[in-house]
Amino acid sequence: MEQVQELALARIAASDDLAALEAARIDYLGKQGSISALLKTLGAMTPEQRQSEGRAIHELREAVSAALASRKAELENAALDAQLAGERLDMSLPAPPRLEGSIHPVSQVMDELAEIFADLGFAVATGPEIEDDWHNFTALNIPETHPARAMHDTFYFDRADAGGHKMLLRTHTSPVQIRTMVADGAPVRIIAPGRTYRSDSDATHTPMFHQVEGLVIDRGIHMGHLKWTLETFLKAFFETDDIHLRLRPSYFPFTEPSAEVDVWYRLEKGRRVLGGSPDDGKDGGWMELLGSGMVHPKVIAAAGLDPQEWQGFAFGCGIDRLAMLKYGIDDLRAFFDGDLRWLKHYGFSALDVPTLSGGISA
Ligand code: 2U9
Repeated sequence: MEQVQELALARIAASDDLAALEAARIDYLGKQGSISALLKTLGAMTPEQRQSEGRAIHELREAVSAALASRKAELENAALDAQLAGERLDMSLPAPPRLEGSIHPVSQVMDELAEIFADLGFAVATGPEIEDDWHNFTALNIPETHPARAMHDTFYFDRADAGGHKMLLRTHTSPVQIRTMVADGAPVRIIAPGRTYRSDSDATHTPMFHQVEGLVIDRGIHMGHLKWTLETFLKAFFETDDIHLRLRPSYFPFTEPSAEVDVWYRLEKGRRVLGGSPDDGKDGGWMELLGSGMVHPKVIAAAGLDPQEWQGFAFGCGIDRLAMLKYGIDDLRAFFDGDLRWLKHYGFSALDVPTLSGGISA
């Protein structure tokens, strides 16, 4: 019995999980267990044997039971300690980092434009920034000899493409509209936002800048459609109905007639703020914001459509300028410096997606 007890206690002490301990319990105290078998021998003993042996067997059972219970408590405590250590939360740790990075004002405004014009039935079209002179100029009624070619301060590449076309960095996004008309025909309702390039650099011009142009081609389109569309767009973009427009006659090779679109601003603490009207008696003035016009019949024909059947309007506008006006940013060049402090200040959260229902600006 001493041997049995020694073996049992050693096995219990060596059980290092609850399953091993339970197996040991079954081997000793289970129905077929060895100590249970010893207990069964009590019945066949004489009263004297039972006095001495019986007590020893009971003491053995008690000792093994107690060892099982204490080892079980030890193992359960260790399991709980391990779980608590794993689930511990150190309240003295620094807070987790917040969302890093931000949306550049130009990207934000592009998203706002897409949202506003989508609501008016316009799709967003894009195209290559490296263009040939036919898509960038000739198709837009700007032939080789046209003074507008010189006015665009074009960046040309040294070599022509395989078809002998001069290659250049697009000076406006208009070639995108030409490509869309050629590829898809009419009707057309698109905006074309994107990067454009002109060899021009001063306080208000950067060699790369962003434009958005719009194009509508359909039957029976007239300048009333143009004016309503621009007015609706500007009211949605600047989030006010207090917008007064003036269409002023102008000239572009690709539109006829052409009009520049001015908006009235009032002066608030020396700053120009869109709103008010010329006859409200307050300090203000007209600010040029967009160029526009009815698409020139030659441009419609160049894109492969019959100008007798299809008419349209188009407009163009600088996105960088829209962003500066809307968000009160006064230095254009800082837009493209990649200065993280500037981006932190003027950038938008990636979670502030502009929607018409949730608000166009963040
Ligand atoms: C096609 C037909 C017509 C797009 C137009 C303007 C007027 C315009 C300037 C505004 C400021 C460029 O960023 S800016 O310097 N743009 O004034 N753009 S109409 O007319 C088109 C385009 C494509 C097929």
